[in-house]
Amino acid sequence: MNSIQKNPHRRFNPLSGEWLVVSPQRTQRPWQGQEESEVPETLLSHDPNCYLCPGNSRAGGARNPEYRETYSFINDFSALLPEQGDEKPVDHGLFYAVPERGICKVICFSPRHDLTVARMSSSEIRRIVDLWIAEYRELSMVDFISYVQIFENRGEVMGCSNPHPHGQIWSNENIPELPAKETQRQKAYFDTNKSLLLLDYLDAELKNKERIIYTNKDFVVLVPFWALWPYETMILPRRRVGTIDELEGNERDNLADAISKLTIRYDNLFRTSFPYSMGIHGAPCDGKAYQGWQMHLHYYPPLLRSASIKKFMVGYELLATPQRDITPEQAAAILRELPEKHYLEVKRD
Ligand code: H2U
Ligand code: ZN
Repeated sequence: MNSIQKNPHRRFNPLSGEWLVVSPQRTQRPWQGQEESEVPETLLSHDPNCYLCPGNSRAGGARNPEYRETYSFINDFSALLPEQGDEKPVDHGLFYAVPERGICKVICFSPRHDLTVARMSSSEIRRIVDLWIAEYRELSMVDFISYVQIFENRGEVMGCSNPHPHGQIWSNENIPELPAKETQRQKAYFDTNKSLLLLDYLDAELKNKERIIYTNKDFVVLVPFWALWPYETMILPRRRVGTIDELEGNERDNLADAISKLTIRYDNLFRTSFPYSMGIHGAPCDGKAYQGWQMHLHYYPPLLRSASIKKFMVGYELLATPQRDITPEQAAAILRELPEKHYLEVKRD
């Protein structure tokens, strides 16, 4: 694979069926943009104006309980609603629209306003894993829900509205676009090979090693061969797991450990509270069998070369095909070498 470390090429994403362009030679080009340094934010552990802190009122008027670990509630401004409105489908040739039902939730990861996942202990992150599983179980049992999308938008540049550590869950009637593509691709692979696309991929990555960042007994953190974002990663289970609620006790601890080791490295990369969008993908919950599905986590961070310089998906990428300069192998080597202790903890020693 040596030639693809130097020369422009296309890479294929077998999970989405899409291509991207990689231009390793462009990392030589001069950079004349600004390089701002990080502005550390000092936050209160309880902010009286935060709508997610325990005991506070929310924008929608409800009041949060004095929760001590985690807390979830129905999004006061839900994008999808559980009740069917009186709209009829529109089906006039080129004008096609159908009503969509769903349930949207906000999930608070901690009562502490000033924490982030990267600054939590593995046992605190384990509580988040348990919360995801409890929410997944409840929502996937709702008869009209076909897919449960758990995600976290971290940092203002990702459009996150509040520093309080939290995530969201949107669950709905139809399988959304990206999980639908992954469903179709994994099914096709399973039908042809009688094995799982992501387990075969993981085997090959573990042999090759150049894109692996961290491993524990149950999970592997890697930069996928087809990564679009400069420091994009995936967390993959080593055994067959269709949906997150199939994880057993020790596996949940090891997922928390993998998340901790990854998010600390992310913060250490540019010595900043690293922004990202994280999402958990798994088999749909519409009652059908999905033998080819392997659950996984995607991390899509926007930063490129400092705490403030991000990659934009604009121009050619918005209009033609995504493109990257730094190779996935270079990104993996950089992340792998970073310390597993958070830079703010090191300062304190
Ligand atoms: P983000 O920070 O990822 O945008 O998530 C915050 C969510 O919290 C957002 O979807 C909801 C917003 O609708 N929210 C409430 O449900 N109640 C509030 O009082 C404020 C914000
Ligand atoms: Zn808060």
